[in-house]
Amino acid sequence: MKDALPQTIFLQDYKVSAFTIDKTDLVFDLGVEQTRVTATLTVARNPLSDEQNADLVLHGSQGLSLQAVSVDGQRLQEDGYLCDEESLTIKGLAGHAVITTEVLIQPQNNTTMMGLYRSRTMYCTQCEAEGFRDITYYLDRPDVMSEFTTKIIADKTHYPVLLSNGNPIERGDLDAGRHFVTWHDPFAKPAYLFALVAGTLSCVEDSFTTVSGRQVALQIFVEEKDLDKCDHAMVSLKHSMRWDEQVYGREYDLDIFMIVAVDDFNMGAMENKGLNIFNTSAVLANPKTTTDAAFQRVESIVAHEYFHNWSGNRVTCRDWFQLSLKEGFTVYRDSQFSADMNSATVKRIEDVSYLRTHQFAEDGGPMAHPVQPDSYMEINNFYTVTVYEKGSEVVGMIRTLLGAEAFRKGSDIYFDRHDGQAVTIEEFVQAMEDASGRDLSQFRRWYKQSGTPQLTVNSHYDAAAGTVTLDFAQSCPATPGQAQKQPFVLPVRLGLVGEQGDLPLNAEGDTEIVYELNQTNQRLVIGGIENVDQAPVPSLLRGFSAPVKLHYAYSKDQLIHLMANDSDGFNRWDAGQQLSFALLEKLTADSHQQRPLEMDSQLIDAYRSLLIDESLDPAMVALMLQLPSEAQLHEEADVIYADAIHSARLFVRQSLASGLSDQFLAVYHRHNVEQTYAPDATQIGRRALKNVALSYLMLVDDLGVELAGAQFSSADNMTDKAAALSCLVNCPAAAEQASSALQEFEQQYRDEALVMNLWLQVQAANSQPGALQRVETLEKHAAFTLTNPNKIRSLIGGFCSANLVNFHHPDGSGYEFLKQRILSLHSRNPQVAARLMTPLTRWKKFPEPNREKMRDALQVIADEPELVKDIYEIAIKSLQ
Ligand code: B3K
Ligand code: ZN
Repeated sequence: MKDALPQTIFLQDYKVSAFTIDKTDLVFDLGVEQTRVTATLTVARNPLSDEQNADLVLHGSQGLSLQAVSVDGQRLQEDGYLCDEESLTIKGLAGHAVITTEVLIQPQNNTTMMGLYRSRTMYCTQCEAEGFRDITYYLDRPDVMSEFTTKIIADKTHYPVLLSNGNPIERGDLDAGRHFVTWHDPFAKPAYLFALVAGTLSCVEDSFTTVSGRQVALQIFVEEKDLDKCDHAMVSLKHSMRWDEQVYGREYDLDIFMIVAVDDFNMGAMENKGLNIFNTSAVLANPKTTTDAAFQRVESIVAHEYFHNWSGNRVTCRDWFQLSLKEGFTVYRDSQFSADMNSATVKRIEDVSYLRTHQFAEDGGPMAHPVQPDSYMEINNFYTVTVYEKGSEVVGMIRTLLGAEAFRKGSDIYFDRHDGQAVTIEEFVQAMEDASGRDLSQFRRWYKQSGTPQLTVNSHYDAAAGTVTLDFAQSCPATPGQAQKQPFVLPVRLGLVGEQGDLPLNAEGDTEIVYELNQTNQRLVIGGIENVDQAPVPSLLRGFSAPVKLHYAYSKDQLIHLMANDSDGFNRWDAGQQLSFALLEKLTADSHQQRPLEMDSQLIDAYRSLLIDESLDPAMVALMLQLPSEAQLHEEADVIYADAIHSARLFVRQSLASGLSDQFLAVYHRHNVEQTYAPDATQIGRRALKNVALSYLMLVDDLGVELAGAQFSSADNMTDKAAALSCLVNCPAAAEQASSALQEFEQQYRDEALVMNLWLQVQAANSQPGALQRVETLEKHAAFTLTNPNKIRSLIGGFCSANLVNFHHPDGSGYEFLKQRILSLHSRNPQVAARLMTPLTRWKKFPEPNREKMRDALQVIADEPELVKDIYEIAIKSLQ
């Protein structure tokens, strides 16, 4: 560890800033060796602070080389201020002062991708959460909001495009081939929303007329070679702008909205005011190079960042413990948007699968934390599935409890009341209470208690009385720092499915109700269930109305009945998942005990019905045909036998494939889309189904290999091409075809970085033996570099999270590999290295020898001298 142990920051220690910064004037002089940043801050004592004599302590960091400080134009001597690695302290200020600092920084040597850095030939920034302090000394906290003016000076030939937040107000040429542009952002904002870009960029332009008739210029800046990949993002942006007006009544506020695509970026994108910076993977899309999944990802990330303009920028967070205020709400908003643009049920299934796989695993592990954490060492470690996705579920539950109308009223109150402010989650909940008149006191536990609640339900049908009694019991396992939990408010959307479908549940004839649980044990009696021969099947938690683990002892027949008859699409899918999950659990145990594996013919029959029913939505069938992933089976298992899980799942896939090969083939041909490619829900659904069928056909005989080979050669879009490639690569009988397909693919796309990432990813996920060696060979390939986060995620991340059977090889080679990569990366790029830690943190769920080897790897990492705090925090907490 570095000199001192990292400090833990506590929510309860929050204090308002002793100073405000009303205006921030920045001058960036971008140079080859040095960049000079001059910051002029108009500061004042904060009347809300109870420390009216406090020193001004500006945040800074090691990379700042301070050249000069002045107060009200008077240069300070060195004894007039105190400067260390983390701060600049100025004593004895009056009520108001103008502070000017001048620092030199070296963005060209900045590998962390925080603050100002270079990506390929351009300069760009990433300031959230605390990157602004790597640029200049500042009050780098979200509750200090300031009006920014930014002048950028750079060489005109290499950096013709100079961008920052807001509107350009002045530009001109300077001597020595240099030029400048000055930007002014009229909206006060925290420093984390600051952005600067300089480079040779081409631009795709469009415009949008807002609901009140204002014209907004829309610009997407990319490298010239990528100009043909911007249309989808532009269309998505315009859809998002309209949608936010219509659904949330939120209008865009500046005259320009810019997106810039950069290759080297730690995450998907960043919502800087008026100047969103995007990872190329989250903005570029073209049918020839981009899969359907990536098209949809672009749409949802463009929307997410755009929606932040209100939920995050206009109303921002008081401190980083409130992160879910903007992230949970914005994820909720972008998922509603995607549901409206595509298929709502498909979107819900995808979101819930993701939540169950990743968030439930986080909740069950050493890094479990509430949606509103109460402490952290490194805030970047808290951009988590809990804060984002569980946070979104919590917002969704509020909407379910309040109803759509009161929820919208609540969001209007929230935005209007807090426009221009930095607020807390409490203010959001309060606005929802004010709009609805509901008391959400108990509901607030969702923000404070970590862990995934368990909900057990028993039912009893009394034919004579015509009643169905549902007994609910909720509990929540202990999580780090939280041994005991109080009962949650759980909105349970439910119905009863009779032989012909949904039954009326009340005198009004409703076939679905939201039943609210708020006690540990609660009973619901539904009457009037008459003239029903068989006990109706409860359809519980429709649409996954609360993020819990549901336990109900369904029989196989009941699940099959729900699969075919439940009016709720999500629960039809979920019934199928439960059916296959039960079988997989049993077969995993059999495989682990080396007992013979036996297929369940009822599952084959259920799948057959799906395959032959042409009236079903192909997208839904595609989802229903997919077994729970290995990652999800890992999450659900008490003890993870990775090999047995892999074998059991493969066995079921093989049995389904051989039992239903004719049906898979028919489906494959039926859904071979011939129209011109469009990334719309209908076509995406058909391609998904066709490619799922192909993946099963690969397990039957040579037919699959032939089909995949032909599809690979003739595909006119990347979805089909990549699916065929992945099928070939994973097929033991297609080694030759796979190797020539990989070569051909490489030849064709060697200049397309994003496509080559897919090429790396497909190979990283190849579950056949020898995976680690293949990955290590690929690390030497020109398409890979340890300096680009997308490549690390594709190859190293792909291997460790999408190739579980090989990563968890009992010889520990996967852990050794990951440990070394984390250690090579940690000081270069702490955030990317920290993300790679996740698989190791789950060590307690593995049997020996894996368990000890994972723990040892963590220990070696924890013992590393000079460890960055991002990694230290995860290693230490995981070892506890
Ligand atoms: N707000 C950014 C995430 C920043 C992550 C900093 N470690 C992107 C987003 O959620 O929209
Ligand atoms: Zn976000």
